[in-house]
Amino acid sequence: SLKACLFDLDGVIVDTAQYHYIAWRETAQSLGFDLTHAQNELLKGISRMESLDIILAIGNVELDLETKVQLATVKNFRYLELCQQMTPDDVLPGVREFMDSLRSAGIKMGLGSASKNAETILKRIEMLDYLEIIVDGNRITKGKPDPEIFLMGAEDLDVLPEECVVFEDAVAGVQAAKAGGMKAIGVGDPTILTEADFVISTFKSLDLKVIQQLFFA
Ligand code: B16
Ligand code: MG
Repeated sequence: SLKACLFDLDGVIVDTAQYHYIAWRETAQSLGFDLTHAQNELLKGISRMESLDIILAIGNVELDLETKVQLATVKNFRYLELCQQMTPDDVLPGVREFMDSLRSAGIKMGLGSASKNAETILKRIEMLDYLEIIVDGNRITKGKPDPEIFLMGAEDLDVLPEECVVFEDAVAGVQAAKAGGMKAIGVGDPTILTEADFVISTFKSLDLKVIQQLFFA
């Protein structure tokens, strides 16, 4: 039976992808090239340093580690500065209501985010209280699509992978959930999230009963 739901942060609970994009685009521009919206899609769910490597490959730029760490640090400062404009109103439609329904049903909730800023952001949007456990970029050694992040979450919540449903907006995140033996619900475009067991465009009309019927009947 369904015992727990694990949520990705960026793109599932709140749309921070727009701020990551602005900050990374400035990094690219400082190096003399542009970063398109489509290229930014490749960075979803991917760690900060891996994202930088992808961006440098796009611009055909090679840098030493020290410079890369410096660029990633500047990007993160800018990202956090942009995040300061977020308020609890920025929680994506239907997320709170859905989490309330899980809470009433006694289903556990945890976070599985590649971000090292996950707690800061959850505090800003006042969503920290919903999540019993947090697995973030500070805890994991292998990023999505490796299942480590979600397996750690299941272990923290003391549930089995097959008792978990993961909500993810990134292809790499859906792959991580599936590799961990969990059900994956994609949040976004079904033509992109083809490996998900089910795809929703928003939490607005998602009923817990639908999940129970789909996967645990
Ligand atoms: P940070 P998620 C991911 O979060 C983002 O999707 C990805 O774009 C970002 O590079 C990564 O976090 C690392 O974030 O620089 O804040 O540590 O989608 O896994 O919640
Ligand atoms: Mg995400």
